[in-house]
Amino acid sequence: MPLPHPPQSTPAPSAAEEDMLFRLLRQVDTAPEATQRATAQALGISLGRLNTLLRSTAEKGLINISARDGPDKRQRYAYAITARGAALKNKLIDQFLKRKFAEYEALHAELTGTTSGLVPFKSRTQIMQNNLAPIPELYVSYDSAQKLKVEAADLVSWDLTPRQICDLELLMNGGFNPLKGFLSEEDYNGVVENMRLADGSLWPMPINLDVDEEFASKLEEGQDIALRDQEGVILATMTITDNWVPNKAREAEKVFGADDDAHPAVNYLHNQAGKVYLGGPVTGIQQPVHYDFRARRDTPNELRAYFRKMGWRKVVAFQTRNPLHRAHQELTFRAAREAQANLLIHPVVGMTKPGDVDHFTRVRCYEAVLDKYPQATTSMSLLNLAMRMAGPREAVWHGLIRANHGCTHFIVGRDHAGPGKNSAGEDFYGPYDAQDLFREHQDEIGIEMIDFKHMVYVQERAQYEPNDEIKDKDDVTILNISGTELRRRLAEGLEIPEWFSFPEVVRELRRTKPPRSKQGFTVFFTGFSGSGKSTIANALMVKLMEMGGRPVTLLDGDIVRKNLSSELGFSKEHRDLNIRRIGYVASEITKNGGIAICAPIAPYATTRRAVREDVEQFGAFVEIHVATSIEECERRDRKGLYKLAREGKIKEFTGISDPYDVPANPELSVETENVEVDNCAHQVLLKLESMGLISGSWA
Ligand code: PPS
Repeated sequence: MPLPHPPQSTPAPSAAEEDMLFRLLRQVDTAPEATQRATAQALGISLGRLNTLLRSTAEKGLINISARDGPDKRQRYAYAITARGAALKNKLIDQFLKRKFAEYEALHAELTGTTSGLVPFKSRTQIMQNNLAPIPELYVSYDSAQKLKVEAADLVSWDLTPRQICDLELLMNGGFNPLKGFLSEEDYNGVVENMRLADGSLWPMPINLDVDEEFASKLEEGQDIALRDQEGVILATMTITDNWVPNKAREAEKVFGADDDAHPAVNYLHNQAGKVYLGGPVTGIQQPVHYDFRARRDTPNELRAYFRKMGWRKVVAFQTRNPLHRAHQELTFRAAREAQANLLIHPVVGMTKPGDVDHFTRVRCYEAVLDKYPQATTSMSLLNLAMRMAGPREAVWHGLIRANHGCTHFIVGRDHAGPGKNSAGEDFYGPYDAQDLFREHQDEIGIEMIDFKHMVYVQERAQYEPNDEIKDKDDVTILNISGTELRRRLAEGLEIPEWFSFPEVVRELRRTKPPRSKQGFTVFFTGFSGSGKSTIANALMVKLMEMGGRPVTLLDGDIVRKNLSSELGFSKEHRDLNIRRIGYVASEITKNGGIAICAPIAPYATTRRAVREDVEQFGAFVEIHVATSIEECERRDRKGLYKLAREGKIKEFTGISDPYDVPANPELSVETENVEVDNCAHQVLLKLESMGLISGSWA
């Protein structure tokens, strides 16, 4: 529910009053050190009028006035814009521009009898020059930022998640223009239902500050909060206007096409995002800090300035979350040539699909490919976007973001930003749904789509050609390597031909992803207490140590509870925490090339999935269900715990008085009844071998 708005005690300000307020806020923001006389002069008003205006503006909480000691009598007071003042200033910019534009149009008509032919910025149609003009940001001036930062230190603060940091960066730097902050409930509903903000502007993606219920319950309407990065640095303030519990199932259906956890963004929505959404305008204090590839990161205005400087009037943007190979190079080059434009490789380095090649490796690959384009035609800039993999809606969103970055054309491929298969094994979206939705909204997005041609290699002519333009298909040999096939070849250390990729790119990929038999991995046993997890895990550990080559670590349930999680009990919350800790350690071991063997009960499927995602960033995750029935475990009762659980002396006992989600798709399920431990461990080794994780010489 939106928070009620305060009663309106004063009449709405006139246009002239609003203009003056906007000018004053801008002046205080950009020149807080100016004397009163200079400020009055800049605004074209008398000192008396300025004083009245300053007082009323301070009373509204839009600026702060404080006494200042010093010899200069002309500067007895210091002025500073407040977070609220800065947010209002950002809002007034649009109104101010609209009014000035109307005035200009009227004057033009009076003088010439015709309209000017210009179109106001917000609708952003056709006029190419618009892509070069600066766009509004949400940052206050440097001086104001220093002051706001000090004030913000006293505010209630929210520590942003990695995804929220990405969203905030693009909100503040204008990448998400026209958004002025995190969506209000009204805007959110419009976006979810029909891709539109409350004022009718096209916007396909909910951008909300999701928080937990406890934090949300402490907030009041109109309260300012500080937004901090993970080190505690204050990046922005936000004025809370809305605070509500969203219907996440509805959001999943409408925005992502299905309420299915197999979709990474739906999984995030249900299992990671907070239960409550906060909305309200944001005032930018500073950009999130990036230590990597600084020279390659540009705000929308920096890119626009670069295009102006280089005289690039038309720019084709290429969005990617994958390394570039020859087909991409060919296709992007052709797209730029067709549009007679320059090319911007604009890869996402914020958050992409779990399991993607990490951005450090990708950027090194992109840099190698940049040399393959004709000199000075192509540039590369990194975009700190958190992708949602929302296919058609995502394509429209990407288009708006690229238009904000000053690009005039945008390449949309087959299955753009596709999330993979749903839980029934089918694609979430049709392969050309993204292109269709984009085409429908192209004018409003303000960027022209170049639809991706599927490029294939024609061996006889030794060149790439668009598949649909090859007339002599029956007489030539067409070669293609799919993404899955490439991953297989990399994983198994097999040859990757030169016609497919550039040697520099392959070298980089091999450097980060050695063949699977040399990578780290995690074996994750799950099953009831007493099912035999620890026994099989121990046998497996010894066999792997005997083989040598990689360090092996056993994270057994009991060992972990003694060393890592000694303060935890068996509530859902504590079990989840325990498993996430195990997942964290396993992912670090995997990242560093070791083998982690985990053997907790891990009763919850969502938590196991979260651990899988943590580990799969670095190596394979092999889930093994030790499928001993609860009856058999109880019959064995090796620790005597089942008896105590039956007597009610141990509460929340898995399988007796607490749930266990049977794994739906484990890599392997082992039966232990009437089977030797040695045989069970052997089954696991066979599985590891079939996955290429160990070589075949052990048997
Ligand atoms: S969990 O759910 O994954 O966090 O549990 P885990 O850390 O693997 O549990 C380790 C051992 O704790 C003993 N134990 C219990 N198990 C389940 N439920 C309750 N309430 C409980 N209380 C104690 C049990 O012996 C587990 O041992 P294993 O190694 O699985 O036999």
